[in-house]
Amino acid sequence: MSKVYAKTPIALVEQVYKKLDNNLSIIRDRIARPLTYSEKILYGHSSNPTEVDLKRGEGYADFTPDRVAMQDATAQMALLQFMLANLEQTAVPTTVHCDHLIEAYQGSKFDLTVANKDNKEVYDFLKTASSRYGIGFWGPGAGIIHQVILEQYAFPGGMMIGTDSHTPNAGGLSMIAIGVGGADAVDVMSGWSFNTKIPNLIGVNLTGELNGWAAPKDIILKVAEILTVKGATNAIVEYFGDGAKSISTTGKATITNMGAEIGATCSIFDFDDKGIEYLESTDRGDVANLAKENMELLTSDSEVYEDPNKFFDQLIEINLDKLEPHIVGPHTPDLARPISELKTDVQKNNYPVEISNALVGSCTNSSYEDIGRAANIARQAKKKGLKAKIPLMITPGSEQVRATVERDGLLKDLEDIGGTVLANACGPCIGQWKRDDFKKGEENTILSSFNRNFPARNDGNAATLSFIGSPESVIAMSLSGRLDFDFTNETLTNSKGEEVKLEEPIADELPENGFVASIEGFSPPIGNGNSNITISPSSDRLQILKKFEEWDGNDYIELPILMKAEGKCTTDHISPAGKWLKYRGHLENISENLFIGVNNEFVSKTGYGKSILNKEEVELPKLAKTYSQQNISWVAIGDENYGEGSSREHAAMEPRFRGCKIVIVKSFARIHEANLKKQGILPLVFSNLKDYNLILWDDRISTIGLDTLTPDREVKLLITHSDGSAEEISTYHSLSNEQIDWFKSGSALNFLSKKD
Ligand code: MIC
Ligand code: SF4
Repeated sequence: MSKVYAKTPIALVEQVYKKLDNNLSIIRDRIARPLTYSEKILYGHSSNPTEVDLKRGEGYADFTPDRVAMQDATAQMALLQFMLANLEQTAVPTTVHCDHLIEAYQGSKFDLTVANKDNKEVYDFLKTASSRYGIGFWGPGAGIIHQVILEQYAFPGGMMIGTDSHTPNAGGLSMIAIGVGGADAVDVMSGWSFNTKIPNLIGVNLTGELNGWAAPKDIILKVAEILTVKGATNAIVEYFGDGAKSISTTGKATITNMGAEIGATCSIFDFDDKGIEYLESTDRGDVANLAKENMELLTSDSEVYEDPNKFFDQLIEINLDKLEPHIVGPHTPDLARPISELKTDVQKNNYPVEISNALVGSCTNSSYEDIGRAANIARQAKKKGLKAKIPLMITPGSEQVRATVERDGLLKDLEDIGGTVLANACGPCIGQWKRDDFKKGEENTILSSFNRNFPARNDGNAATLSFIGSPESVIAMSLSGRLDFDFTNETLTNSKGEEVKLEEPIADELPENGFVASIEGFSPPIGNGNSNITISPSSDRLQILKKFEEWDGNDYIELPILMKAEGKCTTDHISPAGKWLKYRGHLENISENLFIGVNNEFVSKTGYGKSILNKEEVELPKLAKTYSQQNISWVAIGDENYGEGSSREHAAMEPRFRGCKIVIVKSFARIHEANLKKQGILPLVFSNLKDYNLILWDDRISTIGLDTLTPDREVKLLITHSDGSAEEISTYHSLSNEQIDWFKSGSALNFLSKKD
């Protein structure tokens, strides 16, 4: 791969359609029934169509994605691992996007200057490594990874992986796009296959048409309410129906993006006229034409639409005619209610009713249409004599979107009611928010159009209650500053004391005068293998990785328990972002945040554990460090959906680095379980969920017969209590034969580099 362009070349798309055709002729013979759209694209990318295990929800299979994308916070660790593979170039087109490390404070210009200065070492590393290995590099300010991918690289029928859980955003343009940990990306960049579980299929049949205040965001918030945060684990969510045809491509992307919040492997829409319009408007008419010629590949077989019940493991129907705007939160994205019920809910739960800040943007809602609908409300507000009552921040998704909304006067509409435009980056969505107005521990309500709202995520303050809605809902509510304002029905008092009511938002899906085409910030790779990557040994931001040690072949004997997570334990609890993003390229330094957000059942203080050495209560990262310095290996215990949220492999690498051997939980989130396997930690699930309750702080855990570890076999554990009593419990794992080899070798990377 010698060159990565700022667009996917048409030749690559042609090749993919040929591959789909060939693979599907084999798959159709084997499967002997009509195929859904996602099956076509998934199996069409199978590395071995004659043998791929087609049992949904069971087997693991190898796939050959067409692209890899990485964002700056995860790319550092991925590239550090890729360097261990000693290759000249990446095997598939790959891009790096600098979006996570920019802190929001004063507005775009100021914040970018600060970021460029503060992160110089990391940006230089990413740029040099990109150039060295033939990777396309999008610098700070160019945009949020998923928006840039949608505008430049996504194409219908393609398959990509990305080191970010919201990679499925590209499913809006009919791509199988899967969020993975860095180690998975390294496999594909090294020319190996992407190995994952064959997902189940959840169908969502959208009938009716979005109207009034309801937005694509409200569809996914409704789906999240129905399926909950773990309801789509190891499943592809496939959307179709007449309702789907009425949603713009960027609106579809909002929906597929937030599939991450329900645990989905990915979400996808089949291809339609909206996709053609979007490709044309983003200067990819050639891809649109080719796609039109291949419509058969890019939609489900007609039988699927006629009787969807037969083809999906679960089918959901949503009538868009009746959909109301929804607001979800606090603390979890599946706690939903329609706007008409919000007032009662606020009162019942005593949520702080004054909103402190309103935020529009993030990778899920920062398109031209999103900003257009938000600006439409702002324009109405100005005319009616209203202003935002609270600070209002707006992040465009890419420089292309920003330049276009500026040209079309939409940014001005938002600024006129008090909005501040932030850099085209993640910003407050990932805790990159320098907040001066509230101190840690002070309760306050914020409302955003983002996708995640876990405690402490946006501002590092676990007492902040974060709610989520569509961009237009956020703007409308910012005008009253109150969470109990039903903008669809109620009036507001303007500066003249008159009662005024907002109209339903109307905006263009795509710019009438086209996008202001921009690839500002893009550096094509030189790709000659010549640039030198230097990492200073004294750097506190970057650290060369050392390989993890191999398993010695013996059972683990009497390992202590570092912590037992009670309730929600997301990757933001395990390895928070915000100020810690700084250390994403330095395993030792970032390990100082290990488990600091965890509610450990054994102690009352969040992020603390009880030492087996002296019974003292200490911060979990310190305790883990002490154990590792004393060569004490340990176990971590988790609750349901452990590791929900981000793809950050740091949440698996840090425990591994500090001596964790086993993680035992009630259930895992997909990407985190895969990351643990990759890094050589044994991920086990209680066969009997009640056994979770057995585990006490000073118990010891031993494995029984680990040398006979084979797929689908239980792993027996012996729990020894401090009074000398012991009990045997059963756990199970989902390791395939190859994944068992990863474990034995100490990590997937150790195994694969030996294999070569
Ligand atoms: C997130 O939204 O949590 C992130 C930050 O984008 C992560 C990736 C990361 O932790 O770097 C994700 O979603 O995978
Ligand atoms: Fe960035 Fe937020 Fe999207 Fe993650 S969810 S990629 S932090 S904008």
